Amino acid sequence: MSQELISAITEMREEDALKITNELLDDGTAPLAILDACRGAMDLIGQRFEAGEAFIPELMLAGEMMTAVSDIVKPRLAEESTGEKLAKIVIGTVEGDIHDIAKDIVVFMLDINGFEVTDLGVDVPPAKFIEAVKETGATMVGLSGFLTLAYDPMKETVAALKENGLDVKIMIGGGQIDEQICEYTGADAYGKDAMAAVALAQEWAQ
Ligand code: B12
Repeated sequence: MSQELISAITEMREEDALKITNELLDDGTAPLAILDACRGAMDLIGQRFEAGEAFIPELMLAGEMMTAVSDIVKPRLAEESTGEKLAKIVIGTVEGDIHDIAKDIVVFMLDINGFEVTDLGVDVPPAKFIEAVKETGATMVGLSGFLTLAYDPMKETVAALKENGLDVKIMIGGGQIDEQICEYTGADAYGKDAMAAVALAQEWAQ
């Protein structure tokens, strides 16, 4: 059934994708497993784009489908939500990058797991992160980025936070990011998905 969802997304059959999502939820499939299937579909579309077999409109439509599926899945995830807030975190997609679907999932998962999240949106310059940390008193920062071009803005944001003497833990994530990029940027940790972001935040909140 998850495979059917992947096929519906990669074949750009939006209505089918939404129908299958609802059926999967009704059959008791874990909401996170559904998001994982979507990620698989996004990877396939990304590979086609790279190979010149898909173009920007396909990327956009895939993005819209992913958003629509996560909108259906989110209320189910929220059922497990906790009330009390554990810590404050500022998060955004770094300067020059406008990918936000994945960041929005991370924001949502942090929120329902008890974190007070300030979401700065996309294409966020370092100065805006600094301003938000000062304003909110957040103790953690999350940087999202999907482009190779996002590595340097991430590094600059980490440096700027440190230069301003802000005592925050910084996590990074996004499609192309890995441990090596984490080391390059000077961030404290890399998280591969939204659950990893929650686990890091929980560890840092202790
Ligand atoms: C959808 C999409 C788009 C959409 C974005 C819509 C949106 N609102 O986000 C649109 C069409 C706008 C787009 C535009 C572009 N895109 Co694009 N896009 C994608 C695609 C297909 C999917 C991305 C996605 O949303 N995946 C779904 C998420 C949910 O999956 P996920 O990564 O598993 O998510 C988890 C982690 O990332 C993690 N995470 C994310 N953020 C954070 C933060 C923290 C702190 C932590 C801990 C974890 C974490 O948690 C998430 C949830 O579990 C990718 C291909 C891919 N496989 O990534 C290309 C891709 C990222 N795009 C690419 C490119 C080139 C572009 C463009 C430059 C194209 C162009 N020529 O204009 C522009 C960039 C514009 C810009 N300045 O940013 C390339 C990047 C290549 C590179 N090496 O730089 C990719 C890899 C495609 C490819 N294979 O070539 N894109």
